[in-house]
Amino acid sequence: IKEVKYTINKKARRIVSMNITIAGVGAMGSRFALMLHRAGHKVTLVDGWKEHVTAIQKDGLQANLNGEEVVAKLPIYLQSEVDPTLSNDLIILFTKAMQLEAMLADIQPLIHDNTAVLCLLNGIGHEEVIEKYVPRNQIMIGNTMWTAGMEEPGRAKLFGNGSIALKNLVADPKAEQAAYKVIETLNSAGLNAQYTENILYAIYKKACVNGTMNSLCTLLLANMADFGDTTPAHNIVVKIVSEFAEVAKHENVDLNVTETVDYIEKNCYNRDTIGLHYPSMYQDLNEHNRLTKIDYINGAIARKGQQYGVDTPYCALITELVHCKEQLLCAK
Ligand code: NAD
Ligand code: AOT
Repeated sequence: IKEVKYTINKKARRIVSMNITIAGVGAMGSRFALMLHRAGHKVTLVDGWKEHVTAIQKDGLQANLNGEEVVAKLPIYLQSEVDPTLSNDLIILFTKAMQLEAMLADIQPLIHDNTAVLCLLNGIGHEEVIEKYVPRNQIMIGNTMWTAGMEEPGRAKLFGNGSIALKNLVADPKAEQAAYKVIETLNSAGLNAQYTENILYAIYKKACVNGTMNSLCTLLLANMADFGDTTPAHNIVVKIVSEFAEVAKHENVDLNVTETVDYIEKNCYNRDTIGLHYPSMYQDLNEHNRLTKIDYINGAIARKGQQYGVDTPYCALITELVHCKEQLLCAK
């Protein structure tokens, strides 16, 4: 196994090395940690899964990265035992939605005046939780089309390409400058990040990807491309995206249904890129017997729909079906 260690590409050499903490080092956190470490940044890991933390302390963070076996010896702390003297230019949050608040509470001592805190979690409205722990002008929100999976504690499986959309939460020149610096850092690692003016639109659009692909693939035991090959796929995706768009209108986001459906069909069903990916919800429930985040995706739309007087029968049914499946499988 090859140790991934400062094999910086030429472009990255011009970038100042950043002190980066990954808060939540599951599948996605592992991807970002390995890629940023490979680009020469000083990466520290924080996680709450004891078995995983112990495995990484013992053997390093391991992954199959596009067919290449890699391992990186990175410092890792249990989130309840973080080192408050760690200096941090950037913290990237990569917990699951339901773990976010506990993680923020635990890493409070790592958030200094100049620490940027980036949230790329799937789902809508995480900033409301983050701003309880982080000054608003230090928060960056966005989403990512990268994918990842966990094979076992200490080991991830990472294939395909992706991109990141992000923006500072507060409209302020200093915050914007900080966001551009974060983008430069992410791009030094080949993470393909872009400053995205209409970030709420991008977040809603990605939520539509998850509100279709994650829940449907979980229920149907399919990867995205196989689901896309079924005859009813198009109609179901249109119906779900339309519900997201109706709710989004009430939050001043004008989501274009045709464009979003097109985006899902072009990206998610492509077998040469990410089509063979089993969404994280599928992995959580069907492979690891874990409870899902359905309440933060289709469930959130069903709840918001009730609040705004918008009918969301597809999202409501899908949420209940996923809960049925969690219960049938005794997921924890
Ligand atoms: P993950 O479940 O792999 O990791 C999240 C956290 O759960 C980590 O702290 C991890 O250590 C812990 N964890 C993982 N398996 C566990 C187990 N068996 N027991 C106890 N704890 C465990 O989640 P992820 O897939 O990395 O997703 C993180 C965020 O990124 C989520 O918001 C997700 O929606 C988003 N996201 C994921 C993908 C993807 O392809 N996986 C793609 C885009 C966005
Ligand atoms: C995904 N998958 O976001 C990523 O698995 O949670 C996930 C996820 C990019 C494009 C399509 C699906």
